[in-house]
Formats: sequence, structure tokens, C-alpha cells
Amino acid sequence: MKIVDAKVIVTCPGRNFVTLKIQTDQGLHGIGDATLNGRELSVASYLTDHIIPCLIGRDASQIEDIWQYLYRGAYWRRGPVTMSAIAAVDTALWDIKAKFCNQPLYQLLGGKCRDGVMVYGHANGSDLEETLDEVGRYIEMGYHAIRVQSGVPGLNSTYGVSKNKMYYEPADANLPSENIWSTEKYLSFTPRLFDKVRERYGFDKRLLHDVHHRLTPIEAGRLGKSLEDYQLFWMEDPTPAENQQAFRLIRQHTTTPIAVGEVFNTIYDCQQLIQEQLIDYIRMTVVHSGGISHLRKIASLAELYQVRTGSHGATDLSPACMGAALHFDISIPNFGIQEYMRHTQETDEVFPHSYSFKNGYLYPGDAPGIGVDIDENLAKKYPYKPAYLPVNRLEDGSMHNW
Ligand code: CS2
Ligand code: MG
Repeated sequence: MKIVDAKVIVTCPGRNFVTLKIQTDQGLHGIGDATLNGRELSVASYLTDHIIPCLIGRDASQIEDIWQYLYRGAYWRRGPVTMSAIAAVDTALWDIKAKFCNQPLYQLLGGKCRDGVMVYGHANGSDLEETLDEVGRYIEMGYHAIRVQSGVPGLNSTYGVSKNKMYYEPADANLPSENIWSTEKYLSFTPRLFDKVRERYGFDKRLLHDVHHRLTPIEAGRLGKSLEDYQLFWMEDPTPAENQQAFRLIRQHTTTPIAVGEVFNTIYDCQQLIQEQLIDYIRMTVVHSGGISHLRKIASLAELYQVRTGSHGATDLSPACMGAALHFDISIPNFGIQEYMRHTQETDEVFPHSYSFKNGYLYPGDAPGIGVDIDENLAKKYPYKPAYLPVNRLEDGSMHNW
């Protein structure tokens, strides 16, 4: 089965998405998400200008060989742009292969290890009271796991708090907006937040929290220790993870489980974290980690060290990524949880899909392939719009981590 055509579709149904569509000589096509929030056009160009010319005429069934060709052949290995582009090719080729076999993709990945994929939703509020109410709303919607993010008293903005409570879109301006951060205000408020959530809703729901790279290792150890009484499912991205051994310091001070990895893009970014069991969940997902082929290798390494998956699933990852991720999630033995930030209705219309939500779980459905497609005519109605993620400064003006 030969690749005869491939194209990149950039569309903005409320936010920008980049999708690769590969066409074969047997009339089958496959799609893959290539969206990198704030750098979408870099990946679109990497695919159009550097990868697609090398794909035409290749055998679409040779997924691993094409992956190795694109990874080794780039010479300049790794990085979010390169690995998102490779991910899109890999996902589209798995989509094609499963359609060729007329099977949902999970059947080609070893079949189901579980009936459904437990997800977590995003309760957030501008202050403690609104956040408490939002947690209640997510419980009513049937979620068993809820991420809790709140505005911090004394700060005008912080990560994870959105105007629209159902759809969190962090890329909020056509040039980076500037947020102000105070670790002191955050560290003194956050334990109180979780104390109130547990006081009102008890302990049977899984609570998660995203620190979003903002603490030093010892501050993260302090936060983790201060949250132990509230039994979090995980504390996410407690400190920037380029220095993997920094997590040894956090581990010395707290048993609060740690999740890291949404900004990683190859197995080398997490190898030490997994092998030294410095984390409990690996957050990498299909679109930014080289696709299904590479993510499966990461999950296998993690399985050896009892590290579970907890894949990223923000609104800036398209339904094509979510669809592929659900087939991955349902087929691996060491699945932990799947993030599920809902997409807008207009996004769901551009990307018709077979996955569905019920009682706190997502189900991939049994459509052949990844169970997601793109409506090219509808996609044309939403032209690309420049949008950047914010930057973050401390109160004294020095740059920090957003
Ligand atoms: C966040 C993301 O979902 C998460 O855990 O870290 O919302 C992240 O901020 C965005 O994907 C960045 O584009
Ligand atoms: Mg995160």
C-alpha cells in the first residue's frame, strides 16, 4: 500500500489545530494530530517542507521503518517540533493500518486491558468558593477524578483558571500576555484549598493538582508534604524537569504522588525519572512524543518500574490525539488516568469522532482506525489565528515559568 499524497490542514475552530492527512493508493487515508500550542506553524512547515516530500511513494504499512527514517534521518534529533511532526505521521499510519484491517486501533495494540478509560476533568475557579462549587459540578457530571485549580489570593492571574469553565484555553493573545506569580502566596493558599475541598466532598474522589513547573525542588517537597493529609492522586509538574535528578530532593520530603511529562518528547526526557522511580505517572501523550510507536516504548519502560501513564489531554491537543490516545490507554497494562479537557462544539464538528464520555470514563468506540476524522470543508471555515501562551514573571519582574 503506497503513500500517494499527504497534506497539512491548519484550522482554528476556537483554537488552532494542525492535522496531517495521508492518502494511500488503495483509497484509505489516515490522520494525525500535529498541534503544538503557540508554535503550530513550525510543525506545519516541518511536515509540508521537510517530511511530506520524503513520504510520497513509501509503503504505508512500514510504520516503524518510517519512524526510524524520520527520527534518524533528521540528524537534528528530538525536540517538540520534530517529534510532533513525526507523531502525526506515525498516528496517521496506524490509523491507515487499522482501517486496512477493518479494526479499531486498540485491537492491533494487543486488545483491551480494561472496559473504559478513567478520565479527570478540570474544576477551576477565580477564588476558593467558586472552585469548591466547580468541584461539585464535576462530581454531578459523573467524574471520579477532578483536577482542582484556583485563583490565588493576591494574584491577578494564575495557571488553570478560565473564564469559560468547560473549556480552558491558555493561548490567550496574539502576542504573549504577561502573568505575575508569587510562590509565597501560592504555598500558603494551596493547602487551605484542598482542606476545604476534602471538608466539603470527603475522600472518595481522586483529586489532582497542576503546579505547572513553578516551584524549586525543595518548595515542591514542602508543598507535597503540606498536601499529604488530603491524599492527592497526583501533584503535577512540581518543578521544571530538565534536571531529572532534582526530583530526588522532592522524593526525600513527600509521598504525594508526582506526575510529569507533558512537555517531554522522547523516552530520554523521562528515562532517569522512571528508572529511579522519581515519578509515579508519566504524562507524555501521542501528539508530542513521536506518536503511538514511541509512546508504547515509554509505557513499556514505565511498566518495569511500576510507573503508570497519565497522558496529557488539554484542549490544545486535537480530537485526533484524544482518539489515538484512548486506543493506547485502553490497551496498555500500566494505564493510570487520562486527562480530558473537553473541546468546543465547533471543534467536535470539525473532527467527527467515535469516542464518548459516560460516568467518568471515555470509550474509544469500535470504528476502524483511531475513530476520528477531519471535515476538510468545515475546517476551511476557520482560518489560522496567531495565538501565544502567556509568559510568567515574579512580582519583582524577573522571568519565571508559566
Ligand atoms: C496543562 C496544559 O493540561 C495540563 O496539564 O499543563 O493545559 C498546558 O498548560 C497546555 O497544554 C499548554 O498548551
Ligand atoms: Mg499540566
